[in-house]
Amino acid sequence: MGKKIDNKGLKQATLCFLVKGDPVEHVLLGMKKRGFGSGKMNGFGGKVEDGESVEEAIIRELWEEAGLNAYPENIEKMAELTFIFPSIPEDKKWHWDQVVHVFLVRDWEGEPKESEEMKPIWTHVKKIPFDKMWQDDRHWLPVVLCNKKVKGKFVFKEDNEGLLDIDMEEAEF
Ligand code: 6U4
Repeated sequence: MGKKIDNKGLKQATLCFLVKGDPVEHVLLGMKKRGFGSGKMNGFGGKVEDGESVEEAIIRELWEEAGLNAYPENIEKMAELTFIFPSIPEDKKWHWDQVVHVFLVRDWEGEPKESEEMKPIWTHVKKIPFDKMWQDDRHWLPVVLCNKKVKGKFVFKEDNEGLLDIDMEEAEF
């Protein structure tokens, strides 16, 4: 705990969870149909493009992946997570190693639609299918859904699935 987390030079990506209820009762997950992490359940998101802020990126991804309009005042950054895959060859690391900016979205326009990338599923917070998600999610998602902000670093094992090292601390953004 408490080690300095160095994010320099890594790919920046976004991830968001639409939530209903206060405290949160339901969260929108999706089955990722293609791209990085395909076959896993996750929130919505993707790479931050050149010239875009992370907030602009998540709003764009929500539109592209779920057909929803969200506005800056309804999204809140809750986590900044660094994922490191030491066993991935150097020339592919740019795709795997990344910093993911995680948001909760409390209000939006439209109904989530299935896209080529994601099949949306409203899920009760007590029934989140962590066995079908990235293995880091069980460590930080319950914390974020309880409205706590975190910074974390997760280092993956040789199989690129299990976790070798976890470092998480409370954060303010
Ligand atoms: P786009 O940008 O949507 O065309 P795609 O291949 O879908 O590309 P990518 O690589 O841009 O995905 O973004 C990766 C997505 O996966 C982001 O939403 C962040 C998320 N992600 C990456 N590593 C993760 C991890 N360990 N745990 C997790 N989400 C992760 O919960």
